[in-house]
Formats: sequence, C-alpha cells, structure tokens
Amino acid sequence: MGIPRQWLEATAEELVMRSQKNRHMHVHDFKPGNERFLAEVLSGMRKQQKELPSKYFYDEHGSHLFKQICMLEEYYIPRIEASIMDAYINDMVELIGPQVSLFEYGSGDCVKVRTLLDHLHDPVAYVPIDISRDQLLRVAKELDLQYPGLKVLPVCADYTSNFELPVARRPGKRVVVYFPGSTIGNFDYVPAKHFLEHIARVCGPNGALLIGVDLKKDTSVLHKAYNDSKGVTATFNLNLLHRINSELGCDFQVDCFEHYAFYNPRESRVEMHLISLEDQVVHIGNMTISIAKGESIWTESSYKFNLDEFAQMAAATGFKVCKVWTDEKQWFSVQYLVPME
Ligand code: AVJ
Repeated sequence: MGIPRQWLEATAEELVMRSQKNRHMHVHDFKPGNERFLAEVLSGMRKQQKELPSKYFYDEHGSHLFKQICMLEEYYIPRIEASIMDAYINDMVELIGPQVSLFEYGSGDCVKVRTLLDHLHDPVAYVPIDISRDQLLRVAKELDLQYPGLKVLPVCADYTSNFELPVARRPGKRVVVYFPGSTIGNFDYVPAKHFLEHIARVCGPNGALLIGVDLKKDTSVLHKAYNDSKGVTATFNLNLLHRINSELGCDFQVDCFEHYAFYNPRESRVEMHLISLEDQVVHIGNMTISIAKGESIWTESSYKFNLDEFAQMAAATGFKVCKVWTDEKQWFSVQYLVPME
C-alpha cells in the first residue's frame, strides 16, 4: 500500500501536474451502438459468401487474445516492426520534427507508440483512437501519468466511420498520423484508398503518415503466422462468434466451427475464415440464416504488399513515399508518407 512507486521518483511540481491531468482524463466517445453491430453482422451473413467485419474481433477478450498473438514467435509482425522502430527511431524523429500532434489509428494497448513518445522532441498531443473502450481508457490514463508534458486525448470510435477529432489547446507544428501493425492490410483496395484519403485530410498539407506495411514473403511463413501451433489465432477467430452470441443474442454453435487461414496469392492476401462443421441455423435479429456443412464465413483479409504496389496505391491518394525502412529479410516495412506536391 502507500504511494505508487513511480510517484516517489517525481518532483512535487510533476506530482501536482499529474494529479491535475488525471482528473481531466476523458474519452471522446463515438463507440458504435449495438444497432450498427447487428446491421453489419446481418448484412455480412446474408451475402452469397458469408462474411463478418474483422474490426469486431477487438472486444476485451479479443484484444487480450490479439496481445497473445503478438507474443508468438510465428507471428513475426510486432517483433520485426519493433526492431525497425528501434533501429531507425532517430531518423524518424528527425523527419517528424518537434511539437507534433500525434494521432494513432487503432492504438490497442499503446505499446508501440512508446518508442516514438520516448524520443520525440516536445510532442504536443497524443490522440489514440480505438474501438475497444475499456482498454483505451486504461492505457490513456497510464500514458497521461507517464508523459507529463503530453496532452493525451483518447477517442473511442470505429475509425472507418464518421467521428470528430479533438484538438489540443497548445498548437502543434504539424499533425502526424501513426498507423502501425499493417492494419492497412485489413482493407480491400477501394476502402484502403478511401481511408488513406481520410488520413491525408487529417494530416493537412504540412503533415505526414508513419505507417507499418507488411510485405510479400514465403507462403509457408505466412501460413505459420496465421495458423500458429498454440491455436491462439484460432481462438481469436472463434471469439468473434462468442462475442456476437453474447452481445447480439445470437446462437452460433461455436463448437461447430473451425478456424481456416490461407494465403491467396492471386489476391495477395491472407484470408481467415470460419468453416461450419455441420449444417446449422443461426438466429440474427429476427432473421434465420442457414449455414451448410463445409460453408465458410470470411472474417478477415490481411493484404501483403511489395514496395512498388504500396507506393502506387499511396500515390493514388495523394501521398508520396518519402522514406522506407525495412528489416534485412525485407519481411516488413515502416514508411513515412507526405502529401504530394
Ligand atoms: C492487426 C490486422 C494487422 O492482419 O495480421 C493477427 C490481425 N489476424 N492474426 C493481421 C491478425 C490474425 C492483424 N492486424
């Protein structure tokens, strides 16, 4: 009991600042309601190829499972991305410059951004945007305490929908959007372009985008990354059905589904599906939907790029690739994009 340890190492002035900051922490809340969740589940399940949106993986349990995926040797993305960030952080910080307002789309547990926050010169604000509200509030509070000069402004939203971004009181020199983890790979081509266009508007002519982009590689590496030997990815995939059952009152027989993930080379993407092991019916809202034995529900795409393809897509949205950092095997890239002209 007693005083938290990190407080003992702070000056009195810092302590006052921290307690004041903590009182003011508040989430800008645009969390979608269950009506929207239900509508999207229904429309996906009524398609010829049944599908469910991958953004709904991330309830509390799903976010926890994703963190476990990130600790697997086979899921190479976080490890390699972190090594690139560590190796080139000084270059990145130099490009970004001082007094930045940093926006992160899909901030999750906010671990990755710490490398930036630890090295940036006098950052003005950090705006983590995430759909998982409890985790968001918890980690935002933590960061707020740990970075005394930084204004932390958490936003709970489905960032593919319309929502408003908060503005820090202290004016920054520029806006930089951080979008790590290759989450851009979850979007099909047209939505990916729309999303990058949205980011370009958020950045403005003076801003930039720091983005993680997963690269094409040996199919067996991809296969193992999405079919891990401990079965965590399978549990993560199946958790979507548990979540739908509990939040929308549906009756998927979760035990009668099997995780299935493979690399589709023609489309340059890993696809995750849930395959029904039996004929079954499921009630969604006031609809009854039948699922045949062997039929799949498509739950996620994870596109893999080569550097030219990504640069071309970026160019189609008005971004120019200014700098690319990769690991020595060229498995992953972190890229710094600026508006064209
Ligand atoms: C967080 C979307 C980048 O697609 O690799 C991990 C999610 N899915 N294992 C990815 C995920 C299966 C991940 N992203």
